[in-house]
Amino acid sequence: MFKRISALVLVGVTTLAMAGCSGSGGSGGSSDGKIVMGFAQVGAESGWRTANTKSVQESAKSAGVELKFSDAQQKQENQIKAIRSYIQQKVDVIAFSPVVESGWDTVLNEARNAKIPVILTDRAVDSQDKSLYKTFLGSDFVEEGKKAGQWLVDQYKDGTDQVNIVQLEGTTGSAPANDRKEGFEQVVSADPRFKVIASQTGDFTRAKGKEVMEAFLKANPKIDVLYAHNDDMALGAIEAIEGAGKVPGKDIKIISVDAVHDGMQALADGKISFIVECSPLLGPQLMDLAKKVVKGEQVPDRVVTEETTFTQEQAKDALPGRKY
Ligand code: GZL
Repeated sequence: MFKRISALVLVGVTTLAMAGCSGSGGSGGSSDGKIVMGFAQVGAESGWRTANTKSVQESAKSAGVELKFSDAQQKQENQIKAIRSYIQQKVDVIAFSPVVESGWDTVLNEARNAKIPVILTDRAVDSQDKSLYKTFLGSDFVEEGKKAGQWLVDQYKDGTDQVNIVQLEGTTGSAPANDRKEGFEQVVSADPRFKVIASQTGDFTRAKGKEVMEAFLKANPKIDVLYAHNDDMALGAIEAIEGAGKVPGKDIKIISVDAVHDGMQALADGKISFIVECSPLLGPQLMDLAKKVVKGEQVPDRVVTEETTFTQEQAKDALPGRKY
């Protein structure tokens, strides 16, 4: 009798455990019924990325999602390897921030064939086949570029002279670099006074931003404005500008994107002139979407994160309460 009861209990427990990880394809869910997410992160190139990683990891913990996490060191081949490893491990859902827009169809097809749903977070891919992923959660980078351009146009609305702009672009081929450039140039090109006299990637890092800005300063005697696709490159550029004996925020106006702590501090100090926010706090929404996707529930094709902009005064007010 005892043996029969204990066998029934064992079956019951096993069934319950399996129920929690009934992802549409991943049968490799954790033994305690948690959803298992494979997350392939870009790298650790900026303050934004660090805050994004923290948000994903903390949200997974509080959502009861078992997180497998990889850092691709900004290399696409490492992200593809990580995604293939998650497919092998039969996770319930895969999420990643594509370091560049192109070159994902093959591995995303492999995930679909393995019946493992994919969520894009932060950055987009240029795949024509939208069925390769369930949803894209992240900012509208074209809009961010437009906000940056509009602030500049407003600053010079009464001016008449030519305005020489240099641009520090993000990682070549990445959605934020492509779209922030597109949005900004769409706005400023409407006024012939605005000239982008130099534009080059600083790969979203402080070191590269400084190096490229040093080259810009050597080659261009008159620079009025720097448009940096993220705060880390802007902060590197500030070092270069000061090294050249100029005053950042005064001799050269600086527009940046992200609004991470160090960027906001430089804005409050007047070294940066304007920042367009790009929120890295995508973790909670990502976990909600993952749970729905694993259950086979409908989710929106696109979830755009809410964000704002900051002037110097607004940065001073916002700094004490910032989460990153
Ligand atoms: C934008 C994100 C960008 C940030 C950079 O969503 O992909 O990558 O703007 C980060 O700081 O490196």
